[in-house]
Amino acid sequence: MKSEHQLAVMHWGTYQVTTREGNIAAVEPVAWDRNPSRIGQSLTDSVTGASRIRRPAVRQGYLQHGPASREGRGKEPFVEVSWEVALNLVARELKSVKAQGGNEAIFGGSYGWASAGRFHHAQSQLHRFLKGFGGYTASTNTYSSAAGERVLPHILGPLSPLHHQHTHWSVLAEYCQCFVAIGGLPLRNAQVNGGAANDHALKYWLEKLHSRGVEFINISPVKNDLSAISDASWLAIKPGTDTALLLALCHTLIAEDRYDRAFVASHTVGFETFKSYLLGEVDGSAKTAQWAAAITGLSAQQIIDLARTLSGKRTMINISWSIQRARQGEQAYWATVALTALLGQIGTAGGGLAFGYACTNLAGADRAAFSGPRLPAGKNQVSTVIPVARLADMLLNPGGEYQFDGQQCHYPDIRLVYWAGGNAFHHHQDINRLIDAWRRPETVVVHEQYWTAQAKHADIVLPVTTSLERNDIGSASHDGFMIAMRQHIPPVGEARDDYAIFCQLAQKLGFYDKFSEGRSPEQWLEQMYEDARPRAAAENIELPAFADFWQQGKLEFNRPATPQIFLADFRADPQRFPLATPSGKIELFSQTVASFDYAECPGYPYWDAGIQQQQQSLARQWPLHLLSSQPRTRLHSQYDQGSVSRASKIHGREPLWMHPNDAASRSITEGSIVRVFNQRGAILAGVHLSTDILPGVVQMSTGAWYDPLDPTVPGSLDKHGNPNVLTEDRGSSRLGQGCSAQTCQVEIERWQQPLPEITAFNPPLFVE
Ligand SMILES: Nc1nc2c(c(=O)[nH]1)N[C@H]1C(S)=C(S)[C@@H](COP(=O)(O)OP(=O)(O)OC[C@H]3O[C@@H](n4cnc5c(=O)[nH]c(N)nc54)[C@H](O)[C@@H]3O)O[C@H]1N2
Ligand SMILES: Nc1nc2c(c(=O)[nH]1)N[C@H]1C(S)=C(S)[C@@H](COP(=O)(O)OP(=O)(O)OC[C@H]3O[C@@H](n4cnc5c(=O)[nH]c(N)nc54)[C@H](O)[C@@H]3O)O[C@H]1N2
Ligand SMILES: [Mo]
Repeated sequence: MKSEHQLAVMHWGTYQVTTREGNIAAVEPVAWDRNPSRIGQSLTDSVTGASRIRRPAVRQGYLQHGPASREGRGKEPFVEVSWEVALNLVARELKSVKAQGGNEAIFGGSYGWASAGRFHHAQSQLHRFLKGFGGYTASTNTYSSAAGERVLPHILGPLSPLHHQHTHWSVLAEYCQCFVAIGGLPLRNAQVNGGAANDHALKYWLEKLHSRGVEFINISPVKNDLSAISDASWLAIKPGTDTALLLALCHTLIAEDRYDRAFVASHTVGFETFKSYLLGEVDGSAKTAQWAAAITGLSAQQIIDLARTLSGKRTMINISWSIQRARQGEQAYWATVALTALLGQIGTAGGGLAFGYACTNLAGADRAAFSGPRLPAGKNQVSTVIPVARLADMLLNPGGEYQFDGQQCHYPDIRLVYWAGGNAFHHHQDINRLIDAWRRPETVVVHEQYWTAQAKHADIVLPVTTSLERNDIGSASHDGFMIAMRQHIPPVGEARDDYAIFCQLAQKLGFYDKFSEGRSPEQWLEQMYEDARPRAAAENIELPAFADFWQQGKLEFNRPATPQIFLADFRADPQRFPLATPSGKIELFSQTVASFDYAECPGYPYWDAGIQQQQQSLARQWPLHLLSSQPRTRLHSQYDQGSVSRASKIHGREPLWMHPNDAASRSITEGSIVRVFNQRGAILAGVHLSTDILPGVVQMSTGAWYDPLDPTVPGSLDKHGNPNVLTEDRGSSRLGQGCSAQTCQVEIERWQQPLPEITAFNPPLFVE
């Protein structure tokens, strides 16, 4: 019996995998990981399990009637076909759509996390392929932090580079006195990092800070968002009201003359305009602690005490990404920038601000910035780009106009949707609306490993390998390792690599040489490795010969020689090290944003009272606020079918956390199955009672595979518990157009009927 140990790189960790006769026998953590994630255990039963897509498949109606049958999407059985038949169909449609609608009619945004591995990265492969074919409509920004990505360039600088500049944990351990965590510091989220997470260090560092006496303050509707610190204080804020709290903290600092006048004068612009708004000179309402108390549910004294603590200590204020995945999410980030500017600790060793410690394993890691080899991207000849979360709007409103970060844009007329490496039926809000939108284009092509809801809602489904079935290189910036991802098992069923599929399509479409550059995957790995040498050298990393790396299997890079302090240069000399904002300084008032003339973004951190009024009137019918957070037992929808995720379910349904008071008034008890519903849809969930959640708020994880009771009925009950059936599909604001996944109100009742069987993990019905 053949048995081999090799390394597998996943977004949630690197594992030693043992295989036996094409199956995964054991998955063990690597020795250098301080706090390995359990999620890897799900590989054992999933990779060769029943949910795998084993052959190319075409929806029955599509095979018979082509694009005219689009209403059947998601309702009809599939026909398994040969690769040749499937690829000919894809090539035919691509050619026809291009001829009739031009390349703009192809939507290749294909957002999603796909798998780790620098070469077999599904989106990169798809994008290179579509660029070779003449281009495609793309998407911009992320579901994670679009509102932040759009507002920060105006006021502090682009977010992505800032994420990489965060103060190292080792520095915080030495100098920080108070750590304020807006949205907590959940260990569960730091399990993952895009591309690799070799060493999970958050728990180690939190314990270190704790042992040094750092005060932790968790600002969140959920207490266990900071469960790693047993004695953290908990300010149980109402969801969506953080901006009001932050404004009141600014107001208190000014009213009590506790703000840093010198820092404000030397490092910011627009203070007077912001101050006059805070004092109520603009709208007649001063943003006092009393004012915010009525909005946030905290007491005025708690807010005043907090302002005094912040200004009296070396304070780090961290805002998690979740806070800006909401209506007006931009303002929470802006208000955090303003508050920390007033405190004047930005750029100090233990204080200042941060966006997303603990959101992934990245922020604060004292590891080499070198990101590893890269697939050359190429140029897209179509310039049309939509904000990523406006997917359904685009499909529903071809030609429709919308505002985006100061620009007037229009939606293209999409005829073909091509997805590889993401799951819109996981990530997009208001799934019933998405299903309607998803039936508009003529053709939907999906490359998938597993029979997800997105695959079941496609016309042409092409089975792809997992990273265990191909050779690749695993690395990510600030992860500090490079791993040879050698193939563990042969491809499952007839699965092919995304790259192989695109090579075959490019052949049929006449640009094989351009796309493949004549290289096999292994030749690409070596080429990409060699191309990365200069970037490695720039960071004092000397890469060994490729063959040696491949043989060795693992490189660990030296840690940076000097500890990193976020914005230290700018603090020291704002003239020599200006920010990438129009003024080079922190913009408490932005002339650029003000010039957009958006009532919801007047140009300074702003509280929109209208939204809360709307929510209050909705609350009469939908009294509970549903938070949909990242899952502990999987990555988004990935490996929901695996043993780790399935073990967390309650009677097979996704757990929902609820306060006992909210449960008692509805005759709900621990383990009850409930129907969670609002004007957009209904789902089933299994209840877990906890006093760690604010009454009036319930929490579910994202990622349960959407599982409609009857897919032919619009708005059918989701038997399994995907919260995106309930969330609102609406841009954060005209500025960021990010998703507002956190803004959602629901009612809950006990489910009295027999429990419908979970079918999410079954393949679809196949017919001849
Ligand atoms: N309500 C609510 N919704 C949310 C969020 C929230 O907080 N609340 N969070 C949002 C956020 S931040 C994000 S990032 C998104 C995440 O949304 P996604 O990134 O779309 O979710 P994943 O489940 O990771 O989907 C990846 C898919 O790619 C497939 N895949 C993996 N490897 C490969 C490969 O090599 N090739 C191909 N072709 N396919 C592959 C997997 O099987 C899986 O189905 O969700 C967003 N949605
Ligand atoms: N295990 C695991 N880890 C992950 C992921 C995963 O799928 N699985 N996904 C990764 C991805 S793609 C991303 S973008 C990051 C996202 O990282 P985050 O956006 O930080 O993650 P969330 O879990 O959505 O939110 C964190 C906490 O914010 C709190 N919260 C929600 N709304 C509010 C509010 O209005 N005010 C306050 N103060 N708190 C609020 C919730 O209680 C929640 O537990 O996570 C990453 N980490
Ligand atoms: Mo994300």
